[in-house]
Amino acid sequence: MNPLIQQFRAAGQGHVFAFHDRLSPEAQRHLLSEAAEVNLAELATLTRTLLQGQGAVGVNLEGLVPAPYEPRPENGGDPVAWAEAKAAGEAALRAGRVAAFTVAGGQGTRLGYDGPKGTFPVTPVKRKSLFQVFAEKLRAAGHRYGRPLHWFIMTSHQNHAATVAFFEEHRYFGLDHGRVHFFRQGRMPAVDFEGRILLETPGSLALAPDGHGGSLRALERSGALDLMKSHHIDTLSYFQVDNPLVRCVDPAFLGWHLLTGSQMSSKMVPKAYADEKLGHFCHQHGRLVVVEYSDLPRALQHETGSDGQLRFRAGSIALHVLDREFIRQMAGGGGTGGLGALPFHRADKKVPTVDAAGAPVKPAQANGVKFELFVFDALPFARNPLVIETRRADDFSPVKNAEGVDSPRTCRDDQLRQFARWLKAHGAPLETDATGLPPFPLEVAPSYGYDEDSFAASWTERPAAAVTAGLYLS
Ligand code: UD2
Repeated sequence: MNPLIQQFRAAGQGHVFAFHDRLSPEAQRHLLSEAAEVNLAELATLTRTLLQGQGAVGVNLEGLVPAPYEPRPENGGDPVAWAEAKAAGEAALRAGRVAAFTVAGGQGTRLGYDGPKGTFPVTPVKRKSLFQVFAEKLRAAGHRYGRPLHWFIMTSHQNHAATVAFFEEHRYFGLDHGRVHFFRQGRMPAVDFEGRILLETPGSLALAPDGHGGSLRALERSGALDLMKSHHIDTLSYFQVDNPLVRCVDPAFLGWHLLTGSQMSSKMVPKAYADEKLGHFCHQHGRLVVVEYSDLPRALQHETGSDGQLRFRAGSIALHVLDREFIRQMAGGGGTGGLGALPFHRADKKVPTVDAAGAPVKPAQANGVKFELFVFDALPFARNPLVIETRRADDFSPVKNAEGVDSPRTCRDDQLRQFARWLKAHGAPLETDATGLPPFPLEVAPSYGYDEDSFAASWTERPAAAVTAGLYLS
């Protein structure tokens, strides 16, 4: 018997091969290759800890207090320190020490869009896709600092081919394609509540992406870290695929990270309202942690301090800077000094599967568990982890839902507000409403301005002749 099948039997997972003998030789090979992806020992541990053990009842909230963060100058931060940080970040960019990294392996189910999320059109006039926006921002930053940036993009098994095809079709949006690197994230099997691996069909496992935290091991496995090392890149700027407002490489953020000797740094925004779906930066027994919105009890999310502000207001917008060798340590299962690995989180889901006869089952209720890693769980392992404040209007307006909050509509409006704000700061005649929204669509290409500084430089050289509906500055 195939040794892999034997191992599965010994681990109590022999049912995975229940239909094996009925499959064609090709389908058998496929099933075996999927099975080979599974780390049976890891799965056994997860069953013990997250299905049967204490982890099954939720996150440990003992000793949780709000984490400190570096406020922006307008909110009491030290303007000199911010200026020094910006200069240090610019120097790092000029020295070619920085690469960009997008996690784009999610399934984007909430948006209801059929295709890799990065291909979703978002800009107000030109309808540029998320990937195009990031590509143009990175190209412009590369020009500005005289060092073209390497860009790593993590895909999933499901969207890898379509993502690469999209870039090829659009000729990498003017980037040197030797500097754009795609790799697939890992997968984890979904299991039933007893820890038995679920089959999606008689010839395949129910495998799901291992969460954005899987990016750390995928960066190592794919050779991305070695590539960075060979190019003397030691700093990685991490952002999510759903957020076109992001400054893909922000000098001040990079500088704060480098000057404080941090191994992992994050940006926060004060939460807009108590129930906003952001993780919370907290301290727990002296360590920086992020507690996801679904894990922090409602009472704590709503608690206010004597100043009337939310006590746990530091919201995580999933922007991080990571040190290359720290990623390697985490990918290898833990930091130095006996630290552990990233923990898995459990999510109970409806997992399409098969019955004992191999017929498809579409469950009406959660019938299984998926396991995911979260990248922010690396923070407590980092040396000198740091949180800095950013302005939401400069960095954060994600597209998550088809309608309502964090939808294409709100994101488009936030882009318009940003373009209008830059124009008005330079005296362009433009009326906006009380929220800063201009009365008509307009767009600034990242090649013209991808942040306040680059916009200012272009405007000084070649201001717009007129600001009218459909204006496209490029
Ligand atoms: C995430 C954060 C939340 C807040 C918010 C900001 C978590 C658990 N929560 O919420 O605290 O910062 O973002 O927008 O992270 N992805 C992968 N592979 C995966 C799963 C996700 O690449 O297996 C990517 C996905 O493509 C996206 C990002 O990770 O770029 C975030 O995923 P999400 O949409 O599931 O995160 P969300 O909105 O629950």
